Amino acid sequence: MRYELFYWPSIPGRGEFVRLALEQAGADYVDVARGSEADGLGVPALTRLLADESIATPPYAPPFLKAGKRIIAQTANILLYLGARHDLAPRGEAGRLWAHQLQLTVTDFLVHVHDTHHPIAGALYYEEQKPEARRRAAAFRKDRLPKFLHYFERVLRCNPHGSRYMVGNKLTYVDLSMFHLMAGLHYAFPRALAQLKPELPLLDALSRRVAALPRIAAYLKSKRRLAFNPHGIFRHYPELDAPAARKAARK
Ligand SMILES: N[C@@H](CCC(=O)N[C@@H](CS)C(=O)NCC(=O)O)C(=O)O
Repeated sequence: MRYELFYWPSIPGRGEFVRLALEQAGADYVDVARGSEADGLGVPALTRLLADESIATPPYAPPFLKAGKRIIAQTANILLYLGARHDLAPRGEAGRLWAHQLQLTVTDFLVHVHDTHHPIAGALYYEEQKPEARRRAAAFRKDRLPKFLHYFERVLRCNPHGSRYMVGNKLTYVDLSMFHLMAGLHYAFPRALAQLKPELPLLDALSRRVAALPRIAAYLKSKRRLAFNPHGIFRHYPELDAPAARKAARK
């Protein structure tokens, strides 16, 4: 079966969590909105489906995945589905719920990341909410960023099967998501992340291992991989990052 992934064409965004799972699974998929309108693809195909009132289970927002007749939305829900079908999640119920719980925590965290640059409204430009964004980003760097990352580090440290994976003793979609999360934070908040990194050795090692997986490494080099840019969830505005370390005062 050829999956159809629907996501905005110019940002990695939330679609990337799904793409990484599809890539690691070696699944056949088409990235619909990135295709050509002449072929019935492109953004119009995405908006058409969003507006289609004949769909009994309509998605609210991208990303969503068409798998045969099914249309599945919500990133964590899509991964729950793909994980079970492509051996990217534990088989047992307890393990599956644990992986889903962690992915839902990623979902929560992403809202905080997004709100650093859009604290007032997603529909306004960043330039229209800069002072609020500064305050929001400072609070994020002080509280939410370390709290979430220390939590994910602790999950690795306390995994009874060893600290190589987030869940159990095999790769799951949660590991792939950790890689994307760390890459996005590294792009958006390089200074804040550099300060925290010594406290996150296991997350750092996990990210490196995921990047080196043969299928992921090939994907990262391919044109299918979109670069982070100033339009997605992970945005780099130097003024929202931690202040640069002061140079030592000259005598
Ligand atoms: N909880 C959803 C959030 C989906 C979401 O916010 N999608 C964004 C793009 S990353 C969007 O297009 N939102 C349009 C809107 O909220 O109006 C998920 O995890 O998939």
